[in-house]
Amino acid sequence: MTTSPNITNTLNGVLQGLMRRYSERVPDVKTIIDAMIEDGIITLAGEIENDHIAFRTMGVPHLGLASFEKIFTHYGYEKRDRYDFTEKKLTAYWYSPPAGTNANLPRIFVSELRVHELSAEAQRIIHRYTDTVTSDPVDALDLDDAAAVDAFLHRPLWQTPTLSDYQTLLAESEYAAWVIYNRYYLNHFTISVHNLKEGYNTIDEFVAFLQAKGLRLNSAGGTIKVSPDGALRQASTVAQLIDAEFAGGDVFRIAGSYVEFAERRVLPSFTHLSPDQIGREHRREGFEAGNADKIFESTFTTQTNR
Ligand code: OOG
Ligand code: NI
Repeated sequence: MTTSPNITNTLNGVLQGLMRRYSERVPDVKTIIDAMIEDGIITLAGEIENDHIAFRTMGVPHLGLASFEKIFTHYGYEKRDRYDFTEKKLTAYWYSPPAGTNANLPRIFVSELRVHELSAEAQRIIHRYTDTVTSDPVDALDLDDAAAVDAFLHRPLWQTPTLSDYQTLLAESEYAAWVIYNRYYLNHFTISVHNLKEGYNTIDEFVAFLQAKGLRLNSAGGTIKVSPDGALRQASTVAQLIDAEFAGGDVFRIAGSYVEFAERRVLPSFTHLSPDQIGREHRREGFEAGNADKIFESTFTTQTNR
């Protein structure tokens, strides 16, 4: 499918809005960009290739993947592989950017909590908030209006939770607690490292650079997560804490969003190509459940309280 210039403009507007608010909420974004400029890895933030962005959703009627994905499929994104996280009770899909755009758009990773698999109490808490949503809010949205979509992604879908509901959810599902407060805030953006200059274009080198700059990285399953084929290598920061204001005015520090780093190696059938011939299509695509399972924990208290 080819995408009209108008749709591409709208999509770019939505992505810019997401990145702007996300950068404000996650000071590590600026810290990392400034460090990259300082070390001469890039001269401008705009040179960074965004491998993918990620969102989290509640799997309840009118919301979840089925609702959320309509935003990006409208802009020409295509639904790709499914991933299952049994222990965390999550389902995820990734979406590839519209073909025919040369803008180097990010992939999108969207996950959904299988709410019906939680305890009766956790389900009751979640539904206390989400039941106020009685029709799919994306259907009511003008997806060709970037400002409207931007406002939607940053507007509360349900009432601000109480601290006690948040804490009850946290004890059973860290993911549920994250979504009940943070909703559709961008969960992370991802710096592609393989196209950076030599000395920084492998995940091992980039992680060493981040550690030297004092960034705190997610250690779940080891700092660098490697797919079984060895070709998708990922790392992430530990989510930054935000002072969240709960219903009734309680303020409590909770996990916000984080930054991820990805190296996609050239596939074996393309290793004969010279570096200037290598494009996205020659590198490892998609995601890896084993890596993702540990990356989710970037917002978990097992990492943020470490
Ligand atoms: C997503 C975790 C998975 C990846 O690249 O595999 C992930 C999340 O934390 O919501 O980002
Ligand atoms: Ni990711």
